[in-house]
Amino acid sequence: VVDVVALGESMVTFLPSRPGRLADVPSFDRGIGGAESNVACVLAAAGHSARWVSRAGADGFGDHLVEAIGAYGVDVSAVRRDPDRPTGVYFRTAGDRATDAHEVAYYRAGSAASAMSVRNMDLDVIRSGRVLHLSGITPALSADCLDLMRELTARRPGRPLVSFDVNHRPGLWRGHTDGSRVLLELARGADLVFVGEDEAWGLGGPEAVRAALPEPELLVVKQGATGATAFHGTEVTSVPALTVDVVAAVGAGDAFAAGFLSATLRGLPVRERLRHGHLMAAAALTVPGDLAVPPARRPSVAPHGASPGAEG
Ligand code: KDG
Repeated sequence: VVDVVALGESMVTFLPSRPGRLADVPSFDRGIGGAESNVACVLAAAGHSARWVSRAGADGFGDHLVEAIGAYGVDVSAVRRDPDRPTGVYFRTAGDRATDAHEVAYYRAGSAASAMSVRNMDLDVIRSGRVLHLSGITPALSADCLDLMRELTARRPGRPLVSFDVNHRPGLWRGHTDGSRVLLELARGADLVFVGEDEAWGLGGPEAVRAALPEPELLVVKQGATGATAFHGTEVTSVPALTVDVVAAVGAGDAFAAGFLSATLRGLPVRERLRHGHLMAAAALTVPGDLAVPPARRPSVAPHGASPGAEG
């Protein structure tokens, strides 16, 4: 049994070559993004078995996603390629250092992943891990994606531990249903819920979110540079974040979830899970893209000046 299955849309990401308004940035560097595959990549880099399940276009950007995510050690064999729909892409500007205010331009409407549904996805494969990691991005992609999320968060015997990162992306909900209501509904079906403090305020505040979610065993509120707090039954555990020189906050929440899940899979206590979340987040905070370069699994400098062996 694989440790973690992560389901969600991934996109080729274009990171700005310099700060400034989207209108002024002259060129972009290609990276990869996708909250759920980020979690899978960080977990795989930390030595866990992780599978990413999704749909991508049968195009060059889809090839790049599958190859780049696979290079992190993630099993990509269950990713289906769609000849009729493109791979989603998005462009972002550099965040303001103090506020992290940035612009995001998504080109993902009608993407291959937005067509994920209970009919074209293998539910047994999606449920084949010890943990199933989902996020609140998927239900915003289409009505079919929302149905799929409802199916995957339905409580049924023998299902994996369901982890849900609220990931409220207001830009994706614009113009259709009330995202908050749907996100709370799906979170109720999870066992472990991650929510950013700012997102929690959008849903009525951390205490209101806890009150609205009696079912999940654990609710983790991420408080950015301050720390994170886990609500576990009647217990409340807070652990401060590490102090790092932040380059870009993007991907830090995903890395935090991966660190928390890694420690959960190893049966560590809640305090340790939070600490592992912060350690992984710190690595993601210090790079411009979503994912830090994975640490080499073998020493890169071999003894006696021999050439370095294969790293992975
Ligand atoms: O968590 C980082 C993600 O926001 C980014 O990779 C893009 O998945 C993404 C999204 O839909 O916003």
